[in-house]
Amino acid sequence: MTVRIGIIGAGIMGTDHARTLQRSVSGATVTAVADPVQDRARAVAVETGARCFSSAEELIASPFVDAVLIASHDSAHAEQVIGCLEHRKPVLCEKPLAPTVRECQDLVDRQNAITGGIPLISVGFMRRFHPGYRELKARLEEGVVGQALMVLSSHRNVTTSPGGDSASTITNSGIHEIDITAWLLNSAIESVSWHAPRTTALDSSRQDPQVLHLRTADGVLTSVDVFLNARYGYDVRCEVVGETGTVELARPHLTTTSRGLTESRSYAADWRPVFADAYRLQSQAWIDALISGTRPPLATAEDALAATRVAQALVASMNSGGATITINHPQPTVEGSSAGGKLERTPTHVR
Ligand code: ISE
Repeated sequence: MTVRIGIIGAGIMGTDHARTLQRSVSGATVTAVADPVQDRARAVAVETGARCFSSAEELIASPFVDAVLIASHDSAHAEQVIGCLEHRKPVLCEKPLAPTVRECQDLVDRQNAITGGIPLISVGFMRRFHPGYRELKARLEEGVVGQALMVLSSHRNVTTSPGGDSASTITNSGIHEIDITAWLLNSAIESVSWHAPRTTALDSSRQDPQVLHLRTADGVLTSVDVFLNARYGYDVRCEVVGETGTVELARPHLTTTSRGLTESRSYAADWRPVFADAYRLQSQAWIDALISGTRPPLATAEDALAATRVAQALVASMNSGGATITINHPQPTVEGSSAGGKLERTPTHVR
């Protein structure tokens, strides 16, 4: 059985997903690509042997597409996910599901109304599939450092791409930290505050770096610096400090060189090499679930709604000089919703 995938968005991530699905994921084939920039779509279509579509709507409706992967601009996600729901097609949407709580809530409600609770929407919080984060979570659950007390994390990029601002640092980048913190600690984030040191002179589009404080329901305090113009390399750190020790994610170095009485390490320029395994494992898990008709073990629309609620609270804190904001999660959303289990029906059109 092969799942025919249509990719919306042929930028950095759409191209990366298309290559991974075509070359490294069994049971998947890329049959369609759409992007408003036709040359980009054509390049990915030629590389993967897919058809090129001029619009996302046409791609979603195509009889050659069983399931859709959305890697377009964050602001286009909601409308495209709605198209997938209307055609009853499973969709893996890159994070954030949508930048606002209103849009995420609307998608959750529509999914419930259209499918009666069968999840068609999965969300690309790929860190949940990163072997390092998975091992870190397993160590915590084994209790090797006792109860977690605090988490110290960093999210550093080399440079920003044009078009963002201080809020999108949170809704596009910081949102990974929000999702992974709640997932690691298995506890919803209940209150947040936003802090800013002196800003770098190298980017006038936003406050950079930003320091986010996240307090989970279990009382663990997480402090994460999100620094998108760190220049030195792509770097993600996470240390959980427990009662009897600490567990830390291995640092994302590509190589270590020893010469001239010195040891030096090289960094990746962006997240793709660091999280290549995570993207592949996430896509494989999605495809396996579509083929077997089981619930995809990826982040759900409800998980994404919870993350966007926290992101929006951080933006509110930013706009009010760093006030502590309490988040009201109407239902427990972490973990439970993405548990395994048989679906009542398999996705349509899967060959
Ligand atoms: C980007 O959109 C990602 O998803 C990367 O994982 C993240 O590190 C980066 O900061 C985001 O801009």
